[in-house]
Amino acid sequence: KNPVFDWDNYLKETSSSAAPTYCFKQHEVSPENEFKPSMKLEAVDPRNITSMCIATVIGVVGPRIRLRLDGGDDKNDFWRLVDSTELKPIGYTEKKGGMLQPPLGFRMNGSLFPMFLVKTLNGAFYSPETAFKSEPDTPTDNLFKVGQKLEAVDKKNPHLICVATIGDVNKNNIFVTFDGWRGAFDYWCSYDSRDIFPVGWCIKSGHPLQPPGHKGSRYSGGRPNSAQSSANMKQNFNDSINLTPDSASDLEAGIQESCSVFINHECKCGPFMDSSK
Ligand code: MLY
Repeated sequence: KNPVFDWDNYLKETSSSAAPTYCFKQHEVSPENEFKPSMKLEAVDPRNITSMCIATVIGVVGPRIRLRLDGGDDKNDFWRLVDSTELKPIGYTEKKGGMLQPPLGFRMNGSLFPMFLVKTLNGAFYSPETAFKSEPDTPTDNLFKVGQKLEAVDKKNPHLICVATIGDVNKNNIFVTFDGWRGAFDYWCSYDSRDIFPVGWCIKSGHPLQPPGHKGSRYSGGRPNSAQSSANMKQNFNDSINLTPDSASDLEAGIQESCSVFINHECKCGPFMDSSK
């Protein structure tokens, strides 16, 4: 039912090579995951990265944990590696003389936060210090090459790690493209991102790997050239909101029908819009 993805065969079939492990900011051997669901810890709020918040472990998959911020909602869960610097044991912020913050979208009045903190931590299951693993070294340079294969987090579905290709390289950044998904999920990130892994990482770490999609890749790796890009942008948009070509053109017609531009003739609008200029 869940066959192991055959990278060797895929690399042959696509006559491509894997990005070497030294390109990645990842440990050679993934650290052990000692977190358990319901454990609490301190975590950087992903939507407000200057805030340290209390988080609860909601799930554990390979060396990653799914987290939910205490006092927030259940629609903004996020995933972190156990060796992420964004995770700290309970007590860390206070020891450093800092203050824990309510998460963005705290569901109570802000004035109730101190009391909320006491309550949420009272009798809670604290993550042990040993569960927090040291961060891997950062490679000194961006050594990725266009066309190399890797495994990468799908940022729109961050529980998934998928078969991917380096589509472009620019200074310290790389363009991650997802094989068989026509570009809708592709993104730029820094070469030292924690969301990218060498070929074989998932199987070694006990994490599932999503095989390539089936959407005949219009451009498998690489950026679309300018002639292709408008068609691709439309396709990507359709993919990202799950539209078929038919429903897409219905939607487009609907949008055009319901779009009007209102001009307020009393306004000063500048020389480009002003018909008297
Ligand atoms: N429900 C989504 C999942 C897409 C995942 C794409 N990743 C693997 C690049 C869909 O089927 O559109």
